[in-house]
Amino acid sequence: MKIFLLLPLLATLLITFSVNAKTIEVEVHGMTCALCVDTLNRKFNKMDGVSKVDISMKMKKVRLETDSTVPSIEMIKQAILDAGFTPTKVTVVTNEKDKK
Ligand SMILES: [Cu+2]
Repeated sequence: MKIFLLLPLLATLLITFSVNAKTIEVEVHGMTCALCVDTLNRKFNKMDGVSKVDISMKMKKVRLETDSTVPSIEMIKQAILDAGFTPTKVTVVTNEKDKK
């Protein structure tokens, strides 16, 4: 019986989550070794609203999954600058769940 009450609630939560979820890709200049990747990884893992951090040294790209409108593109750029790197191009990838 309880499961019938929980399902609509879960569905509502999922919809809310997917509407706000965003994937942001940033091309970063200056990443040359595993330590650079580690520095950025730690920085973004600490950031509010970031649910997943994926950094490719080979592609020179930082891929972030965010739960909400926070952090803003400006905040992400600033964090990269603070870590000593240069953000070159920011792409907001629309979440797959939004395309319906
Ligand atoms: Cu390095």
